[in-house]
Amino acid sequence: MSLKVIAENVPNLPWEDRPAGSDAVIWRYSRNPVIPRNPFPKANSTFNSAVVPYKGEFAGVFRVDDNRRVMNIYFGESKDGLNWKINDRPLDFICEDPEIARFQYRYDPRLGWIEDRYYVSWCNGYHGPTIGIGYTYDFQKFYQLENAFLPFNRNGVLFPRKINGNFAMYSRPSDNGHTPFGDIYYSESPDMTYWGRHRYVFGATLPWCYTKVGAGSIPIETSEGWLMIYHGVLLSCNGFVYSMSAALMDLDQPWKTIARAQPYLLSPQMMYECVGDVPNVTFPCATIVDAATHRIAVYYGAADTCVAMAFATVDEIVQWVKDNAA
Ligand code: BMA
Repeated sequence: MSLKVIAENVPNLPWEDRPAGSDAVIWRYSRNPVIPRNPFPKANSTFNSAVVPYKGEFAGVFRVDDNRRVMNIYFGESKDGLNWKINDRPLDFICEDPEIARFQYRYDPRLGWIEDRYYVSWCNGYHGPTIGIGYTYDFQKFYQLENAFLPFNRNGVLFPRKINGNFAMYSRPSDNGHTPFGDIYYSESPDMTYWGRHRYVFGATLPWCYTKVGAGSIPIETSEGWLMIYHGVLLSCNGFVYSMSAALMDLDQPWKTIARAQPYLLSPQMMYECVGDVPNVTFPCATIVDAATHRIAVYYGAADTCVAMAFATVDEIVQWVKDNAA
């Protein structure tokens, strides 16, 4: 393996081999969906969710819309990354200032280890969607920081390490509704409170994502650049279609694109992706990568209803991005 992947060893990474006879660069778990819509009775749907390896097992922050259709984020744990136990009470954050705790809704979490703790970012309803940020050391106590931006913004995805001495994040400025536009931007912060040095990353310029794009999982660091898995939206005569694809971004200036694949990597094609509360959605929020094998397990929301998984290797996606770039 000539490509270097900066990640931890996850010997128990959930995995299933590529189906015999397939040459797909990414393949779905044969037992999808892994998390059903209602892991507890008051859940309406469980989807766009984030997981990490934790103490030899796995931990996650899950988007659950309850049966009042209140959107919130919940802690969950798993021994194998496949069978999850999700708390039926939303995450309760400790906040220094009571104003930080005010929110109308929370959804689409991302989760990752940076330096000395796990950070959670999510779409936080504070008079409109913005990026909420919190952290935990142990998944017992969660602390909430300032919202990163003014409304309206979604899909805030932190980098797993500082860049040029600053924390770094992709995000997607938006509107208050089901935004009919959206490009990805990059921002830096010295302290996780004040965000600036905003840079344009790329836009909704390809046919499969002609309406909007948004960062997906925490970028994966490789010797060839950051591997970014993102979602993109096409507006069809029947509504939005959410697919995912990948791009390779500059390591020191992650707003600069080295290569961006022209096709989608995975689009809604299975019944559980095409039928649900919001049809035709595949929405990646997390990947777990094993440094030893370069295997990736992708967790994605399907049809705003359940969580599904797909598998790939870092090397093959990087090669596919390079082979399929413009
Ligand atoms: C976006 C967000 C996502 C959702 C998607 C498709 O605006 O709400 O959580 O998956 O729409 O409904």
